[in-house]
Amino acid sequence: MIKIWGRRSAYNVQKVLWTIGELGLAYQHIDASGSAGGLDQPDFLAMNPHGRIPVLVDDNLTVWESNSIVRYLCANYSRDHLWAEAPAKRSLAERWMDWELATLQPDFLDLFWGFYRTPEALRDQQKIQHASLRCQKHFALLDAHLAEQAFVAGDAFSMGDIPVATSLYRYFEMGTPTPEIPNVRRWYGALFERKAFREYIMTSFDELYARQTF
Ligand SMILES: N[C@@H](CCC(=O)N[C@@H](CS)C(=O)NCC(=O)O)C(=O)O
Repeated sequence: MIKIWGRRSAYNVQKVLWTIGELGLAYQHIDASGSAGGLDQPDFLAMNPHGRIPVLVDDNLTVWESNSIVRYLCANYSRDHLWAEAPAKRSLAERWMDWELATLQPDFLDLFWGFYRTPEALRDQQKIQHASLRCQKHFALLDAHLAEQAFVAGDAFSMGDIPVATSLYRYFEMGTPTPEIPNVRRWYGALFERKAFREYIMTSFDELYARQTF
C-alpha cells in the first residue's frame, strides 16, 4: 500500500493527498513534522535526506518533492487522464507545475509566512506588501490564462491544476487583499465541485496562525 509521511496542514503534503483522493487510491498516512516531529531522525533522513515532507513510499520506491510525487502518482495510476501520454499535451500541465514551484510558491510563502505565520507585533509590513503585490501579479497572469480555458492545461482537469490550486484556499481565506480575478474564482468554483479538493485542501489551517515553528 502507498504510504505518505507528512503533516496534513502542510501545503506540499496537501497536493499529494488531493492527488491520491482524485485517483481513489488506498493509502496509509504517517504523521511527521508538527507535534509528531521526526524529520531529523535517521529513519526519516534515509528516505529523504533533505528532512522535508511529503515523502511517498510505494512498494520499493521512495519519492520526495511534492510535485514529483504528484507526477509519479498520475503517471503510474492515471495514464491518459490526469497524466497526458503525449509529451506536447503533457507539457501544457507541466509548465504550470514548474511555474508553481519556481515562481508562485516562493512569493506565496513569503506572504503566508510574513503575514499569517508571524505574530502581529513582529510582522514586517513592507515585506508583506511586497509579497502581496507579487502574488497579485502572479494570480492576475493566471487569471488571463484561465480566461481562455476552463483548467490550466485545457478543457479538462489535469495534474497541472493540482499544485497551483493548492494555494487558493489559503490565498482567499488568510485575510490579505486579493485582486479581482474572476476567472481564477470560476476555476476555484469548479474545483470546489471535486470531493478530494474539499476534503484535503479546504481544511482549517488555524494551527499555523502566528506559529513560526514547523
Ligand atoms: N519543495 C519541497 C518543499 C518541502 C517542504 O519544505 N515541506 C515543508 C512543509 S510544506 C516542510 O517539510 N517543513 C518542515 C516541517 O513541516 O517541519 C516539496 O515541494 O516537497
